This record gives sequence, structure tokens and C-alpha cells, in this order.
Amino acid sequence: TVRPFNEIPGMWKNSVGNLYTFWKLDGFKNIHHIMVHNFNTFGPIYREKIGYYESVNIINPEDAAILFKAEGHYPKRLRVEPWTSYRDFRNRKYGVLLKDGEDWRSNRVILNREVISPKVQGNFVPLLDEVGQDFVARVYKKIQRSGQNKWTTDLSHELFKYALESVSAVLYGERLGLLLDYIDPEAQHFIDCITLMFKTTCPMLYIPPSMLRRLGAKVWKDHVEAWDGIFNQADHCIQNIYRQLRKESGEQNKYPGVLASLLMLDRLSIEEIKASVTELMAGGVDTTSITLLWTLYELAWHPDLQEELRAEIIAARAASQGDTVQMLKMVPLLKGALKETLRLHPVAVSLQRYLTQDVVIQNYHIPSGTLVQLGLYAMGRDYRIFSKPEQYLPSRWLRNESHYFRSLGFGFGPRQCLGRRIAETEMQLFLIHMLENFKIEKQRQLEVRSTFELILVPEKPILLTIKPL
Ligand code: HEM
Ligand code: 2DC
Repeated sequence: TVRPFNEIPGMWKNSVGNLYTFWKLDGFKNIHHIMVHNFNTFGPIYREKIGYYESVNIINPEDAAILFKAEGHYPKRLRVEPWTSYRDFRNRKYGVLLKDGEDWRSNRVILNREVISPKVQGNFVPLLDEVGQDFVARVYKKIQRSGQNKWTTDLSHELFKYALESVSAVLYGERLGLLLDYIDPEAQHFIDCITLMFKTTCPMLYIPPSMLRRLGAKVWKDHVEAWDGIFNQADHCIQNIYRQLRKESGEQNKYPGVLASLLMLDRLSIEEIKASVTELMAGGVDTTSITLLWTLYELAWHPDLQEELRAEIIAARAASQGDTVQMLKMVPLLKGALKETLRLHPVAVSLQRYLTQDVVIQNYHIPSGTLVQLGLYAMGRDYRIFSKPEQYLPSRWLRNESHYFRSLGFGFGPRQCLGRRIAETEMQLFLIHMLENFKIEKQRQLEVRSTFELILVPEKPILLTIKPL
């Protein structure tokens, strides 16, 4: 017999007490470890309430399948209150990230065609390939300048620039020039604003932003300043393209970028286009750059795997005879490596959905309307779900062990990551170019763990040594 909702284990009865323990354990930075701990204590399902935030947590792929089957036609995830509060405060429109219901769906359908449908990949590849080549040229320059035939560095800042350059190339059909020696300080400011925006979001997940605003709290002020910086810079880029488009029809036959395509399509209002393009621009920086950094870190720890990937890439390059789109279909191990990175180092600590119907999970009845979180970080490291979970093994994604609801780094279904295709293409091309040219080595350094800054990021700088082959 099915057990009632109230019997789900967990510490959900004492929310004030929980918030206190949470503070004490430095919970903000450690949500992912706390979730692992909770699954070990309570089993594969538990309820929790921290501050104003109540949910049921699950970890098993089979339970994730039940969750996503009950997400309905307008899948809704946890609302990031500080992000909507900022837009309400400044009277800005929500983009696809923050919209819900029919409003979300109608915008998302139009954006899908320009951003994530298979037909657009061919447009993105030449733009992103060029950015990858420029990155390699920049690394050679750095190596030369070092005078030591190698470059030892914390690559994160270069990767942020690579990611912003890539997403901008796709959105605007134009290069910003961030991989040159002297970059526009505005662009650097944009990058800093995104990091600050993520950081200042965390405390406000548990303390309502409206309250912090009334109190004049620094974290709210910083958050507003960060979003202001993001919107101003995006506005700048968008105005630029808008003006160009009105002046001339542009070069014929040349792909004009996502923004110009949306403007010409004329199915969303300018304000709606602006809102979503700003989200895409902001969403496209820390996510891919951190994932690439983790991948280089893993490759530095696994030199044999690095060789294997290089061999795959060289063979694919030869077989595809200059057709890069074709080449991307011939690198399964590389794609496995990116999945493996997101398994061990996911960007999102959890996926969440509100149920639109009653379900039974782990033999508990869960009513429609409940917020259910899938612990993505915890799932990736659970030995009951992945064999030898502590090992970085890209080939596990090529073998015929079950992949059923196990590769969820970009989310799932119609509400999955809108930037997924951009992100995947951009990351694949980056690794292809890097591995064709350089060897990545690690410094004598201990294991680096994750810390929660809304997205999961390395707790300390990762130092790598890059050598020409
Ligand atoms: C949503 C992960 C890169 C834009 C999401 C979600 C995840 C995610 C887990 C929530 C999906 C769900 O609830 O099912 C990632 C990862 C990335 C990445 C792991 C890179 C490694 C990007 C990039 C962009 C982007 C490059 C922009 C170009 C978005 C947007 C949404 C989203 C706009 C909201 C979609 C919606 O609500 O309809 N991403 N993302 N992401 N991501 Fe990404
Ligand atoms: C953070 O408890 C932890 O892709 C919360 O590109 C639950 C939660 C809700 C939504 C998640 C968020 C977490 C992590 C960051 C995500 C976000 C949805 C989209 C966003 C996963 C797990 C992200 C990084 C977007 C951000 C776009 C933005 C900068 C405009």
C-alpha cells in the first residue's frame, strides 16, 4: 500500500531550526554536500523546509522519469525570487527563463527555432570554430611570451572571455574581439557583473528579497547593480544590431545571428526579444566556461585519456575533409567526456519541477502542486546509480550500461536548457582545437571540490600547464 505524504522522512517540521543549522554549517556554500548527506541519512526521498522554501528531494533516475512525466505542458521550476524581484523593481520584462505558463510556451516555441533546433547548428559552427581558432592563437602567444615553451595559469578568466565571445558571435553574428590583447573594459565589466549577480543571488534564496530591499541590505543593492550592468551592456549590443539592421539589409547569404533572425521574423515584441536575448547572453558565460575548466582539469589528471581523445579528434579531422559539422558527428568519446564532466561537476546542483498531477515515488503519495527537486550533484556521485562514480570515465557513456535519465546536465524536456546546442557546440569545438594543439598538465595540487555560488564552481583556482604538442 502507498504511504501518505506526511510520512516522507526528513527535517521538514522545524523550518526556523533548519535555517539556523543551515547557517551554522555554512550551508550556502555547501548545498550540494548537504544534499548528499541528507540522501545518506534519509534514503532516496526526503522532505525539507528551509525558510520559505519547501520541497521533496529525489535522487533515482527512475524517480526522475516519474517527475518529468508529471511536469505538464507548462513545466515550471523553482522561481529564483531575486531575479524576478529585480525585473519587477526595474519594470523590465521577463524573458523565457523567468516566464511561466502560456506566456513562456509561446515565447519558447519561437526561440527554439532560432536557438536550439537542429537546423541552426550549421549556422553556429563556422562562427564558433573561428572563436576556437582565435583562442588557440592567443594561447600560442602567451606561451611564446613566457619564454619557457609553456604557460602555467588559472585559465578561468580566459575561459570567461572565450564563452562571452562565443555566445555573442552566435547572438549578434559579430565578433566582440575579447581574445585580443586589449579588450573593451565594458565587456570585462559585463563578465564581472554576471559573477556578482550569481553570488548575490544565494543568500536571497532563503531570505525574501523584498525584505532585504526594505532593510536596504547590501546584498540587494549589489544584486541590482549587477543586473543593471548586465542589462546595460546587453542593451548596447542589441541597439547596435537593431540600428545596423534598419540601415542596410546586411550581406546576403551571410547568417546574421540569433538576434537579427528574431527581429526579422517579427513574431515576438522587441521588448520580449530584448529580455530573452539578455538572458541568453548572461546565461552563456559562466556555465560553459566552468564546464570547460573542469574538463581540462580532468584531462590534466588523465593523460592517457587525453591521448585517446586526441587520436579520436585527429581521425575525425582527417575523415571529415574540412567539413566541421560532419566532424562533430565523429567524436563520441569527446561528447562522453563532456557528459562525464557534467556528471561529476554539474552546473546546476538540482533540477526542479512542480507536479501537475499526483504521483507515487518510492511508494509515497505526492500531491499535485508539490515542488520536487532532483539532486543532480548527488545522483552523479551515487555508487548505486553509476559504477565507480568517483572515476572520470567518458567511455561509460559509450558502453551499453543504462543511460536512462542519467544524463541530465542540461535538464530535460521542453523546459530544458535553451542554450544547450550553443553550449555543446562551443565546448566541443574548444576541446577539439585545444587538444589538436596542446598538452594539458596539472600542477602538484590536491583534488579541487565544488562550492555553490548559485551555480557550482571550483572552490579554489585550478592551475594548469599548457604545452605545445
Ligand atoms: C536553463 C544548464 C549553458 C541559457 C538551464 C537549466 C539547466 C541548464 C540545468 C534548467 C533546465 C531545466 O529546468 O530542465 C546549463 C549547462 C550549461 C548551460 C550545464 C553549459 C555547460 C547555457 C548557455 C545558455 C543558457 C550557453 C545561453 C546561451 C539557458 C536558459 C535557460 C537555461 C535561457 C532557461 C530555459 C527556460 O526556462 O525555458 N540551463 N546551461 N545555458 N539555460 Fe542553460
Ligand atoms: C540553483 O536552489 C539552486 O542555467 C536553487 O544559464 C534552485 C535553482 C533553480 C534554477 C537554476 C539554479 C538552481 C542554478 C542556475 C540555473 C537555474 C536555471 C537556469 C540557470 C541552472 C539549481 C542557468 C545557469 C542559466 C542562467 C541564466 C541567467 C544568468 C540569465
